Amino acid sequence: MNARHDRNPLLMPDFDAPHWRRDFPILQQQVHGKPLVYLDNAATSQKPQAVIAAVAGYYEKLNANVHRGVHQLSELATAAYEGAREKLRRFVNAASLKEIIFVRGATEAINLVAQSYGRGRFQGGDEIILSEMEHHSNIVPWQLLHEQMGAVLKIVPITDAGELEPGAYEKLFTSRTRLVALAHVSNALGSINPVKKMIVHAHQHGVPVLLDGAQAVPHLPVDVRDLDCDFYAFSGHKMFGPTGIGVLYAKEALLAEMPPYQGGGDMIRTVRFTGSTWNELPHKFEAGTPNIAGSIGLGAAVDYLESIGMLSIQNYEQALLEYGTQRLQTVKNLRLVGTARHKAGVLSFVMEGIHPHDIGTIVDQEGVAIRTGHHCAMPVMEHFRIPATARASLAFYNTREDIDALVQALEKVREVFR
Ligand code: 7TS
Repeated sequence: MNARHDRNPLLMPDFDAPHWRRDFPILQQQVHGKPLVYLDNAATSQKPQAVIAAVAGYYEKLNANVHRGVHQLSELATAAYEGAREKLRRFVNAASLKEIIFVRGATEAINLVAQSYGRGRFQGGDEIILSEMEHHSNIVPWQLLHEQMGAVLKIVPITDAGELEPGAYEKLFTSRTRLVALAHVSNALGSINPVKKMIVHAHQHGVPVLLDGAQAVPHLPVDVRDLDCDFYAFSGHKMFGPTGIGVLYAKEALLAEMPPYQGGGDMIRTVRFTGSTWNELPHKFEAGTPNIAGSIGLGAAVDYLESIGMLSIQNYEQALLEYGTQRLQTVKNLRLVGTARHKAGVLSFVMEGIHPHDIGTIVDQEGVAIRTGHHCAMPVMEHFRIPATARASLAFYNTREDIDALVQALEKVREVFR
């Protein structure tokens, strides 16, 4: 984290957000007759022209099924699909292409690990450590496992600042602990968890760690080898790529031992009615025709992000978050929910006496798009004893003017409810 920009929001890093914003056609439009201020990036991010062109270009010039044909289009489509895998490998610094599994998104990645890694290997009473700040997609797959084979969920509580309770994680380890599954960055609070340290601790107990990186990969440099995580799940649509595509990174040694998650074409080597054998990694985990266009689009998103630089993005968003935090604190009767020391660009808040849905509806009339609700993190809401929050979530194309527009719209909210 850049300490200088961390503390003084007036010192914005040298980053030309308006320049990058021009690459996003959707951000050029108006809603309700006002310029669109898009602050719902944690739900999904917008797509640059380069990604849109890559997807369209695939359908215009390359469309064919992959790993099947000897004809030219099929060979070109396969090369583009596998080329995208290499881009993703490089982006998160995985050791091998075998470790990059294309999936539908973070949700499918986590379900894959629960069913393929957990279901056959865990026994009744085996324990999985999660935290109170998980997205439902890193809770419910483990609850399904609880129902299927009696796995027990152990939960690291959070503080009122939205940090993991100090010391609580370490105390949860027992001889039955089999897996840690943890958000790298919380979508509801923005907290960045000290995952590297936590991974070291888990490994000392011989326990593998899955990180839910859905909110980390679009906002900070992620190096899976430096983290030494065992599984890392993320979604393309939150990192300026298409919907319906994401990645499960997993260490090759683990994937080699795991049974297939789904059966079908492409994941097999031989099929006989007496039994089948599996294709090599990563194809063993990619049954059926994959999301070819999505993968190619995601590869283009990676190229685009690399052309900006993840470190620059992180520094800029950090400064913007600091600015947003200070500006929101000037709004009367507004309380931020999630004030961890290490945060990514998420500003969750409540306003006294006003339901978050009313906040969302009124600011929308001003052209400002935010999300309201429980953000698929109901246990977080329960912790703070609130039904919902309003949430502004940042991307590198947002500016201080966007934050100012939000603050101005919130003053409208206050006027309506005066
Ligand atoms: N994990 C985290 C931390 C998330 O924020 C989300 C989606 C997911 C997993 C699931 O990702 P998916 O792409 O598979 O759906 N989070 C949000 C959100 O904050 N608002 O809408 C979706």
